[in-house]
Amino acid sequence: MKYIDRRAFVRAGLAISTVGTLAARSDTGHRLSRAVTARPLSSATRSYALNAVESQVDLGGPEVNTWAYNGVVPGREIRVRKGDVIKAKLVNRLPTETTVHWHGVPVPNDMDGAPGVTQDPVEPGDVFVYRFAAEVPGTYWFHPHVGVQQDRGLYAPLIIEDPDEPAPYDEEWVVVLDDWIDGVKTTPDEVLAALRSGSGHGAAATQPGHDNLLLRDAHSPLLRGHAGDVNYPHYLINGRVATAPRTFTAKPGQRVRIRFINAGGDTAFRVAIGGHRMRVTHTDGFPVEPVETEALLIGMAERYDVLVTLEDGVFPLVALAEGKNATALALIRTSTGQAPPPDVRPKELDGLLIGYDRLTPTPDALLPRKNPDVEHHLVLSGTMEKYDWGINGETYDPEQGYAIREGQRVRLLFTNKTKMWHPMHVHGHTFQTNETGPRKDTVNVLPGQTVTCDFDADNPGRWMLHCHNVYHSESGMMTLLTY
Ligand SMILES: [Cu+2]
Repeated sequence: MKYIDRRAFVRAGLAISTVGTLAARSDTGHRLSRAVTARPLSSATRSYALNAVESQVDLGGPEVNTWAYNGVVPGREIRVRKGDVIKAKLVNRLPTETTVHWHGVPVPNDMDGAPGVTQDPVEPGDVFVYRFAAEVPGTYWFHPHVGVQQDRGLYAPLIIEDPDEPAPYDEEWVVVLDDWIDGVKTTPDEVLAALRSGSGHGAAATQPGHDNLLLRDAHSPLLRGHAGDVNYPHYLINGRVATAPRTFTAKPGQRVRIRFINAGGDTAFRVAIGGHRMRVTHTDGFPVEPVETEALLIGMAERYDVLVTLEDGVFPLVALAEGKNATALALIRTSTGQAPPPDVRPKELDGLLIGYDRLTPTPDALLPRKNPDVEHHLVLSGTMEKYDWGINGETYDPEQGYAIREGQRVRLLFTNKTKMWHPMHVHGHTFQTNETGPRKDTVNVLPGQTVTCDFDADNPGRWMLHCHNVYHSESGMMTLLTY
């Protein structure tokens, strides 16, 4: 079933000389909260400049030195219409190599941003132009695929609007969740070193100031075990700590579409809005039959879209770091009134929580019924103590992977034999979960569970398949699908 792939790395063909004169425009700018506006119907090439830079960022009190796109956290949203071509010029001003991965978007293989697999990493001072058509509407995001860089400030939303989709809402807000440690006396690279050196008992973890990096007792019944490894000092919504929250404003009675994105490195967030229910409409960009919930559990890299009809007042939008006893906060204000305290925990967090088993894809999000042509069993393996996360007992080797062929219906069976949950992500494709469950690109596999992911091999190349806990993937829970 496994094969050895000794092909040379694909060399992405875009030379610096082809960059030409790119306008450094972004059609949404800094604002993540925006009203829905009509645009001309013609498709277009939309150009963006992504300058990956070292910068000092204000998280709403805490000032941190970090790496970010154009110096802001989250990075500026990219928002296009279905059919538009995205042209994004990455300029690497970091002290080390980097790439951009367009999470969930079925881009051509050489645009996927997997270093050493789909492209050479972009060296400091170098430029790489990503160019691809935005074919599938939805809520996406982008981040580097080098080391644990995603756990710095290098992430931003990517929204592909569907002009044909009904828009039964007045406002639209993008809510990006994150766990933050970079620049708070440490870096994600040091956290990874501490994890690898024996769950915090090794040299890196016992350096001065590093004694509190790791968690050993982050338990969550919802995640059926250990919730996370990293003891983050801050949890953020749209780049702000709870004591200085972003405020979304609207009028009572208005309907809002909220697009949640979990950009965290090692944290599932349980989200809820005080005094409100949410109507779930999409996950990972794909529509589901609308269903009401009070809370949602969002694993790393997952996205959910919801509709909310707003009450009159000031309301907390809270993201509980699941199993970690800490929260991130934003405020929703539809009238005057006193804001709730930063540590508010609305009762809806412990209310009705819709999981995958209650989500039904709409007919257009359902793959045609077909028996799989090939099945791969992927047993998630490893322990916290050894930090030897892997797949079928093996850690990542770019020359190994799982063979499939173009045109096949592929079934992946993820079985989690570890004591921790893993959000599993496949590049370049989207899959139907558990045959008739929601269509997704990232699926949480809890301890003891088996989840099936079916997809059509319709986008040839070498594709990463990995856990989206950035510390798990970087320590080995990652492999390749090649055809
Ligand atoms: Cu994992």
